Amino acid sequence: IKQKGCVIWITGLSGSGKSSLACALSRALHNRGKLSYILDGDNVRHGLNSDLSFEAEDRAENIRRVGEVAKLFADAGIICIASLISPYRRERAACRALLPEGDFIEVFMDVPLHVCEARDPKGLYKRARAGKIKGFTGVDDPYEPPLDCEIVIQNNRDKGLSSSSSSSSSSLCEMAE
Ligand code: GGZ
Repeated sequence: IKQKGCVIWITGLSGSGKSSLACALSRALHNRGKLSYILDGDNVRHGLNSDLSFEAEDRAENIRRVGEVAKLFADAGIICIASLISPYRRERAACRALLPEGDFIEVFMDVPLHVCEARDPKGLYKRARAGKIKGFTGVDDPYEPPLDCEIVIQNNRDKGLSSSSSSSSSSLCEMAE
């Protein structure tokens, strides 16, 4: 196997399309004969990070652990796609610092809150607005958008990523190669 690993880090609000992009990208890489692995916040929180809450300190620890695991995948020659809200600049920078220059590609899903909220695929925004979930990112918890990331994806469509995901994933594939 001749493949160089790297980390593609997808950050953005809940409902911004991180997981859809991660899947599209993983498929596109597979079609090009590249091995990738997705670390998705929502999934990782069921296993490795099941002890963590959504308090600031625990979110920071969630990001830190995913960053360390992503680095292990990259060291093993796998393209690791991390998709989690990762709302804090400082923690994202710390994950970047674990990898050699150029091996951490940060992708910002730049979708306005009102668009994410209108999609609300799991009804979480509705519950957050009703006060049933406290500290929901974008509602009553902060999100710090990247200032200097590699890629910004403006995905303002109402439904999913649709055609923008395939063009985004092919340019990302090229960066990962
Ligand atoms: C944000 C929350 C919260 C709160 C539950 N705030 O869209 P989803 O549902 O499927 O993905 C979100 C997921 C966020 O987990 P992350 O590990 O990506 O977050 S972080 O990087 O901030 O640690 C959302 C759901 O969990 N969820 N409660 N309070 N998202």
